[in-house]
Amino acid sequence: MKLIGLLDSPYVRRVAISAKCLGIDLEHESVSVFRHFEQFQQINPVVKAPTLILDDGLVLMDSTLILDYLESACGKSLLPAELTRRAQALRLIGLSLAACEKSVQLYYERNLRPADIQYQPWVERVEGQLAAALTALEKELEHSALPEDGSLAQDGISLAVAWSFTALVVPDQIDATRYPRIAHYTAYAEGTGAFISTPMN
Ligand SMILES: N[C@@H](CCC(=O)N[C@@H](CS)C(=O)NCC(=O)O)C(=O)O
Repeated sequence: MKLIGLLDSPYVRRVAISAKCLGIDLEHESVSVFRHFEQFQQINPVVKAPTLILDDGLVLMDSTLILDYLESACGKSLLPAELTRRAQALRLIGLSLAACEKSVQLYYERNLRPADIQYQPWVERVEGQLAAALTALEKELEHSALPEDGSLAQDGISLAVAWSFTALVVPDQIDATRYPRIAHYTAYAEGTGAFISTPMN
């Protein structure tokens, strides 16, 4: 199976790290949705990263759906089976993915749209949504900390990937003093083998 996309995408990175945690050996091709648009189109006309090419040639997209496939394929999971703990993990993952989406939107707004046609009310809306997602994540960690015993699960992977990505592309939006638990957990996750061997750039 081949994973397509750059590791500076939080969605590609969460798939690559999760695959390592699941013991799945994915081939990886760093194709950019911007710099290599036409090459990407040849693989997936929709040009979405991550894209996963299965061994039979079928093309999947969307990180969560790709992870669903990978987990089914290997018969392991990075989510808890018990319902209450699973719901808690899904909440953290949902908030983390929302943070990724809002950071991506801000990055695109700042870097793709000409400055003179930027729409400030939209920018402020997205900034508020990003802050809301991070605030909720911080509160969840205050209520229940993630384990830092060498293990990684999907909630922690998604959370750390989201924070590192936000710090990379819109650093003005994050303040480690406002979100100390997220920053602390991310430092732990970024120090694990799966993260170290899957750098953003
Ligand atoms: N919900 C999707 C989001 C994927 C996504 O938006 N990826 C970005 C790269 S970070 C992308 O493909 N951008 C190109 C585009 O949307 O045109 C996922 O979880 O995979």
